[in-house]
Amino acid sequence: MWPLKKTMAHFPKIRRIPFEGPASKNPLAFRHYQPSEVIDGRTLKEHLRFSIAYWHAFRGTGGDPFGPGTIVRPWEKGRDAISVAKTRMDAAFEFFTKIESPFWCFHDRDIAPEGRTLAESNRHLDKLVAHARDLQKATGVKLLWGTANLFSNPRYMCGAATNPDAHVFAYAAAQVKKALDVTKALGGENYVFWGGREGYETLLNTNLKREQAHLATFLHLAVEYAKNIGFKGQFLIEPKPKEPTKHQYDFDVASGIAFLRTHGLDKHFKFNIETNHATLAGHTFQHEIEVAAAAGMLGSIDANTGDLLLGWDTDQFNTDVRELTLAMTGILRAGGLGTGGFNFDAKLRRPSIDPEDLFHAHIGGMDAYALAFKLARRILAEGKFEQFVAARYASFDSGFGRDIEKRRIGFRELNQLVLKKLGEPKPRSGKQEYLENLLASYLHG
Ligand code: XUL
Ligand code: CO
Repeated sequence: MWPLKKTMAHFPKIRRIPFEGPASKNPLAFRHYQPSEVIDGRTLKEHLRFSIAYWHAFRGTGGDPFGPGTIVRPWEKGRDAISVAKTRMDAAFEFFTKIESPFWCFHDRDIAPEGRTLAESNRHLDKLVAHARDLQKATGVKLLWGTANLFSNPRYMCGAATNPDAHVFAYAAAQVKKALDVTKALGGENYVFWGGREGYETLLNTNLKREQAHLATFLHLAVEYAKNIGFKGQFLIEPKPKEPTKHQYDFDVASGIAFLRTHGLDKHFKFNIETNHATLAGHTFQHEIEVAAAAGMLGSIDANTGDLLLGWDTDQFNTDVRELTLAMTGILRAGGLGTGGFNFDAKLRRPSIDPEDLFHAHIGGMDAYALAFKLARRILAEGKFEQFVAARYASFDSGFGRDIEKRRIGFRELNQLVLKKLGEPKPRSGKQEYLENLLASYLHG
């Protein structure tokens, strides 16, 4: 187990977060997330598969487009960049343990500094991967997914897989090859592609068809390489419509499905759905979940939210139990996330500079998801919405409705049916307000 001395090293004032129940007034306790609670033979920790996003929790400094970072961590010091990176990782695993997160996620460049050459970057990465392997072993924390940062370095300013320069495509391929090796070495259960620069700033300089074909080729090469090395993790696409690029090809789940099917990739990929990306695309979180679930491609969740009054990806912690209950109901109805989980791709606000704020942020997010999970289970067990929806479509269960679904009937027959027998349909209420009140009765007791 994690040595006590190290546990106290970086967050000395904070102990492992206890569960104290809904009546607790302790801000450093869980009120709904009881990791050891057994539900249907599995602990809540196993059901929820929470994950901490390294890039926000341990590389985020609070910087925004209008000013530099504000968050200065005491552990950000050491002899050289590699030893700082190791100490930072110690602090991270202490945090994962104290917050009871079974998983973490990272980009290659989050955990190790980029070198002057790819070979040097890979050497740096190897050192930190060895350290991560020791920490994973000592704490039992596992890797939910790995990914490569194909968006920060200026070489990727015009895209990685969709760059007009084949040299950049090759460099990105080499980087992803290494990221796959590393994800496999750490037992990663998934591998994510988020294409922040895979898109265009202007169509005046862009061959859209060719870029999309290159992106498909890149993903095929990744699938082939994973097969070669025996990486069994699930590949995930994380859609986002824009930001940083004006238009991104993985716009939303629906366009992602179309892209994957067009290029024969749909068997190999599922979706990592991020709440704030859904809203940037003009959808709800629930919508994206339902679209992925309907295609059998629901993979994992990047848990966060935006701000109604801000137009960019603010990556905030989500405490909106209503929104999360709707999402969770869709996820559970679809049979859960499989190898996926709930990764807190969320960051502290710029003035939230205390290490303790990291705990408050994740406690709020975890509690909201745990409560939503319990409410969604109750909603599904009682089946009132299911029954209502089933009844609403009952006319397709038999007779000519069933013939329509089975494609056994055509326009001619339907025309005859309406003219000779059915006449005018009788309008029926959609009962939205009744259903919203029903939802509220679960949320408010
Ligand atoms: C950016 C975003 C990324 C991905 C991983 O909006 O969500 O952090 O989750 O590259
Ligand atoms: Co994300």
